[in-house]
Amino acid sequence: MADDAYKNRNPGRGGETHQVASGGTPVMTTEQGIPVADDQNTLKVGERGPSLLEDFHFREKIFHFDHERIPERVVHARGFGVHGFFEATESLSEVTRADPFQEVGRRTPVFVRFSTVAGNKGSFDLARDVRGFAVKFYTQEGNWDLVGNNIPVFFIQDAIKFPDVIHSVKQQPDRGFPQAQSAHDNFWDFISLTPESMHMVMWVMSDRAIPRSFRFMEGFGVHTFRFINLAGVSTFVKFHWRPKLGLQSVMWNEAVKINGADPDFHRRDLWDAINGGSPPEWELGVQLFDDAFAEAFEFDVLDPTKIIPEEQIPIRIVGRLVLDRTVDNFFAETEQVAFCTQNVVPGIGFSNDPLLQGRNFSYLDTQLKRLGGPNFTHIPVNAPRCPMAHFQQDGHMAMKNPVGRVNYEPNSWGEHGGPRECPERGYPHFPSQEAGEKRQVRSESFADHYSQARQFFISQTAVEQKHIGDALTFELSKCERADIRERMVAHLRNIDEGLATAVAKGLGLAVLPDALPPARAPIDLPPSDALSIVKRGPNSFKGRKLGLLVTDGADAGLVRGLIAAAEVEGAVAEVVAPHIAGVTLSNGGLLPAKQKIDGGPSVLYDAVAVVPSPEGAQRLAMDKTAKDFVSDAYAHCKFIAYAPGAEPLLERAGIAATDLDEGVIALDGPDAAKAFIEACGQVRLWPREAKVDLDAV
Ligand code: HDE
Repeated sequence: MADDAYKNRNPGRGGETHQVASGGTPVMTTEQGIPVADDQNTLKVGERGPSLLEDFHFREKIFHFDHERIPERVVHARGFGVHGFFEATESLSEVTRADPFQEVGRRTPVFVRFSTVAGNKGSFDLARDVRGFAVKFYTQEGNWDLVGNNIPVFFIQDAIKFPDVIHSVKQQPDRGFPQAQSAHDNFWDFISLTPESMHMVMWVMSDRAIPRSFRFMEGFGVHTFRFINLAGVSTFVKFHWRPKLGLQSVMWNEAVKINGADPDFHRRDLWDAINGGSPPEWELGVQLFDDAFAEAFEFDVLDPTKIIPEEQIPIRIVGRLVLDRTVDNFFAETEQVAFCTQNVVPGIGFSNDPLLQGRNFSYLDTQLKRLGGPNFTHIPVNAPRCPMAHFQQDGHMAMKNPVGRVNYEPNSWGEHGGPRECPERGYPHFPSQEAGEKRQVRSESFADHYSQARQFFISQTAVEQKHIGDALTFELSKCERADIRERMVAHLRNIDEGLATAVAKGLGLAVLPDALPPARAPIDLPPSDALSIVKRGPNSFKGRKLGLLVTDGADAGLVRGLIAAAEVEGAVAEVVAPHIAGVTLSNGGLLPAKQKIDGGPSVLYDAVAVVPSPEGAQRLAMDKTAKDFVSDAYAHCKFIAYAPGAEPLLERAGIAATDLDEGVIALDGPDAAKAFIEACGQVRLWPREAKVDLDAV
């Protein structure tokens, strides 16, 4: 086991064939392979004298340490990558020649990196933020990177504004804070001066921006791309990833607490799911459309601030993504993976979306800075898994070097002359007709900034609408400048008067500011249920986590019954106890704990069961963390089961008999545990929110 751990950490560095000491222990060496005699003390003159420059082991060790860091990504710095595969469940060969879609059952290996956008590498997972959802497909004809987000639109329409929107959201340059949050003047100043961001603002202020974990969020390619078939015919396509476990988010108050309790909440969740044998899955859906649809659609399909509602172009499910392997080394893979939107394979093409066109420059450029040279494709996570042959050579850290004298083309070395271009197999750029004056303009067809923002808002349930209003109020209340707050409310009036009024009230504005004149008058669009998380509720507790609060003497039957019922449902039950050593159950059996109670607050769980002994309940009722455990679960609209005798704890946690609702379930019958887990399938009891939040609508 120990040897495996060592090998895993040292692939190709002597882990397999090391120099060995007489007992068989691997001998530590320098990077030059020289055996090391002393790794505790530098070479000195005498016992207390100066250190000597001659100590090459010391110098090499410190030199290497000094250079361990590479620049973090300028955006999406905090991420978590895992391996898996994509499997086609439908052939798309009629519309694309792209290798992963040719036949049912074809599997393409992938590497996926999830991320937040604004925070630095060491920030917390539950920032209110967009999540990156970047997928590298190692196809048989090269790497295809679908570098998407969990929100299908973007803040800006033209790549030239990207540095501005990112500068505005990141830490303010004079003070270096706030970190990983948009709740500050700079961001809202830029946004309120950028009407095209309004649709995205609705998404980012919705619960989509505080996902329960990566496993419960959608992914989107955002831009319109092209599929191109063997005959050279192009079909427009938009890509959608749909989590098989359903969509789920946390509440803001919960997110704030999770960040303190477990800043790695999302990455730990994915790690645990994969290593616990429950690899998450997504479906890949495509929206396919032609020029005629693009012409007739109310908006420009090249405008990345717009979606195409699935009521207009249905989503066709064509494959599944399974993430089933964590990395061996975080730095080597997650940190060094280099996604580039320009990485497309035959059968996939770009559209003229100006954001996509700009990205095609930025990603390659940024990898050079981050990874230090042009040979980042030699790093295993970036290397294609299909054969490669070209005449690019040399550069920093060249690892894969051709042999032989020919390094140019054309050449007259015949069959020894190396690779040749191949019009028949080579990547075909789609020969779209393009003409026009050279101009720096924004197309008139991009001018509607409010209609889809309104459509998104009216598609939400009342609970979700309230959360959007609350989020806007919270964020704007962190802006020091009143004019910025007011300018945002003036935009909101073009989206929804009710929302504008609620936010104005939340901010304490004396008068509702006039609506800002829109560049183009919004049109009324019908609501789309697909845009709501709650309307697409999961109705299953599969993949979720139950927190089980126990004490010594807890009813063994009940505890075991709950754990079994959770497991049958495909959920995980985690034991939380006063001591990490666990508890002795009523039958004398030992139950180990996963968390000591102050390390396992209920915000880490999707539902909780409070199963102390009656005496244990009396003691927990005096304990602040135990009371928080229960009162937070209640305030976060979670399902709560309680054992007979646990009432004193519930009461001290602020849940009086009159507060009991169908989400607070007494474990009093033989099937109670099973019934409770079934009820948990709703995940939240939303009507309760009105009782715990004074502003509730
Ligand atoms: Fe990115 N983006 N981006 N972006 N982006 C980067 O590339 C950029 C945009 C996205 O896990 C950077 O390797 C520009 C939209 C993801 O490694 C950089 C523009 C979408 C990731 C960059 C955009 C994304 C990045 C920084 C406006 C969703 C993380 C480090 C034109 C469709 C990839 C890096 C990973 C990363 C530039 C807009 C998604 C600087 C210029 C829209 C998921 O190249």
